[in-house]
Order: sequence, then structure tokens, then C-alpha cells
Amino acid sequence: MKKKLSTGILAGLLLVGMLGSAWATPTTLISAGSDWNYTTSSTDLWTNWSAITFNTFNWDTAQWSTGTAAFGNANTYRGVTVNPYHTNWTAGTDLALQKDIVIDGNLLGPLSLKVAVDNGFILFVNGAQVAKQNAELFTSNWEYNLDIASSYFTQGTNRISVLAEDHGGLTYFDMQLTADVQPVPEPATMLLFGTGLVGLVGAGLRRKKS
Ligand SMILES: [Ca+2]
Ligand SMILES: [Ca+2]
Repeated sequence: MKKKLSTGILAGLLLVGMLGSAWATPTTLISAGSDWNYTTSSTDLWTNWSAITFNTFNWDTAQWSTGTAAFGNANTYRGVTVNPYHTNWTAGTDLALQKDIVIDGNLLGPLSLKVAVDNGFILFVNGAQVAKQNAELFTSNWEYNLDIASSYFTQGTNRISVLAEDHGGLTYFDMQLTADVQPVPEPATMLLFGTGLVGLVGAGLRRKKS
């Protein structure tokens, strides 16, 4: 009876261990309304849109400002209330934005990107371009939904850089990034789990001998 019980506990612990190692936690890496380092671009991005690369732009953030998304300049469009903005973005200018995010574990599958921007954006992750999109009319309601390959990201700190393009009229920018993150077990937890297993197996063996 006791043997059955200890075998049952052992099996249960193994199952918990296996489940724990495969468990992925849906994690918000960038939420709507986040703070960004930003600056106004002195040159129109649209003029060279197709040729722009990460190195085209000066990413020295020393003189940049900090602003809370959304960036924009209107709370209504054609009489209809739109997503409110928090930081003013003057029409006809373009923005560069940057922030660091921390990924605390391993990524399982692609990341989910949502962007609300009027009019277009270029996204770089750790200096690599991962998306370049533009739409006309007023696009402030998360019109851009993309999967981003996890291979652009590393465990730990990642630098997110964005160029946001406006053609004039209304402006808007906000971004959300979510991912399934598999936590890396703490060494102490692994040690405890391992010690528990060894103890149980030992107890089982001793019981078998007697
Ligand atoms: Ca522009
Ligand atoms: Ca516009």
C-alpha cells in the first residue's frame, strides 16, 4: 500500500516536472500606452521609404524625449471619437521611437505584433528590420496585425526601434507586443525538485529491501 503511494507521488512529481518545463506563459512585452524614448525626424521618411534601413537613421537617444503612447493629434475623425492620444505628434512630421524590453525565458512560437499608426511604420528588433508597412486613410485602431519570428529576439534585453511615418493631416502611433514565454526554472527549484526525487526513490528502495 505504502509502495503504491510512493510510486504514485513519484509519478505525480515527474508529471508536474514535465508539464512545468513545457509550460508557456502568455506575456505582454509591450502594452498599449507604454512609455517610449522618441524624437521628431528632421527628414521626411516617405521620400526614401523603400531605401530606409536601420543605419539610415541616427539612433543616438541622448537628446530624445520620453513620451507615453498613444502619440497623435486628434480625438475625433469625421465626427467620430477615436482612440485617445496621450503625447502630441504634430502632423507632417515623422517620429523615431525606441524602448528596451526584457524576455525572461524561452520564446515558444512567433510573437504577436499589433500596431496602430497613421500612416506607416518600420520596426527594427536589435537592429534588424522585421516589418515595414504603410496604409492610407486614418489608421488608429490596430489595423496592423503581424506575427514576428522569435529568431529576431534573444533571452534578456531586446532593443525595439520604430520609425513612424505621417503623410500629413491626422497622426497616430501605439504598439502592442505579446509572446508565449517559457520560464527558465531557477537552479534552486531544479535542485529542490531533484533532491525530492532522489529522496523518494531512496525511500522506495529501502522499503523494497526490508
Ligand atoms: Ca512623413
Ligand atoms: Ca496622417
